[in-house]
Amino acid sequence: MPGPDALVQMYAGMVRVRLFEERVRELFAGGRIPGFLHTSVGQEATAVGAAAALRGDDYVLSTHRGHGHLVAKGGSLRALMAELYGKATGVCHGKGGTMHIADVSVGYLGANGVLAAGCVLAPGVGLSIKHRNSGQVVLTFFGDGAANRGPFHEGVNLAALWRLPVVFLCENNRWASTTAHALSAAGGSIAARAAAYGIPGESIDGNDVLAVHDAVSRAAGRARRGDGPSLIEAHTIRWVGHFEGDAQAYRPRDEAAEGRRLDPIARLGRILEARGLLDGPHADRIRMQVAAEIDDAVDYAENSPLPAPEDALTDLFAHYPWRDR
Ligand SMILES: Cc1ncc(C[n+]2csc(CCOP(=O)(O)OP(=O)(O)O)c2C)c(N)n1
Repeated sequence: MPGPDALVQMYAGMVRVRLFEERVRELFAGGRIPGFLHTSVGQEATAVGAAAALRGDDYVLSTHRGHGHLVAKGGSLRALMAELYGKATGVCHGKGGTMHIADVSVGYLGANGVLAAGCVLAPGVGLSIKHRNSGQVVLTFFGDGAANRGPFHEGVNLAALWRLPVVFLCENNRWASTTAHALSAAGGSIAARAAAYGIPGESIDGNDVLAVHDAVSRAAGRARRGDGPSLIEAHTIRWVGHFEGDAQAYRPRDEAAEGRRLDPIARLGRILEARGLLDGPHADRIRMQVAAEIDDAVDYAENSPLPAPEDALTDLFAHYPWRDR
């Protein structure tokens, strides 16, 4: 169990992700943010529990629903918001956008529009860690839909075979866009697939930030000791559409309400209150501080320039000595 300060930080971390995503939804609806947007409202516990269990120099690979993962890993709200606006001051200079954010300075190696891409990138990162003997760990997030793609199996197999320091963390929110997990995953359990690769697999309540923190701490500990990868399936609920504007006709009407009843923020709040670590005014102060940070990030993004047309092709390609000679 994390100490009192860490618990309050986890609470504040989830509030930061929630308010950020809610603000982004408003800005998108108001036409301020362009493109196509997936948010993680309701899924804050997986992002924050996982990040809190990792070291600052550990790596994270993310998904198309990745804002919360970066916020939890310590990314700058200003640079993230500016990126969503497509501005030159964005974390990828406005050229990544919501689905291709990366911030190597905090170990966030990238969101990805290709489902399960993180599952095959993670063994590569793990191999680099192993060769450098740096004691780091890489955690890759992916969805239940991604777990039905080949790269999931390829990545888990290789990481298990070479005992790489990888944590595979599936955010099972019951839906791959409009496709129900229950109708598309043979056997039902994603965690159970770990047995086929001879690694630990665990199914946890992904709305419980402490359960996420505990499972990721154990998996990261194993990875750091050289004992190889683990697979965690965190059951969670997205409160909103798959993308902004999704009419959600495929979904039981009461599912979002179920998510709200299981609200990970309120749940940790009750634990903190019972332990005398949080009360109403303190929770209000946290919300106000976070809201002010987000206001500042929005002002920054609004007042930043768009990338210059002549820079259209900069920042797009890695520099390889053999090519740039
Ligand atoms: C290789 C690939 N196939 C299809 C898509 C289109 N697509 C985008 S999101 C999505 C569903 C993803 O579901 P899941 O992995 O459970 O993540 P969630 O959206 O629930 O977070 C699909 C099919 C894609 N981005 N990449």
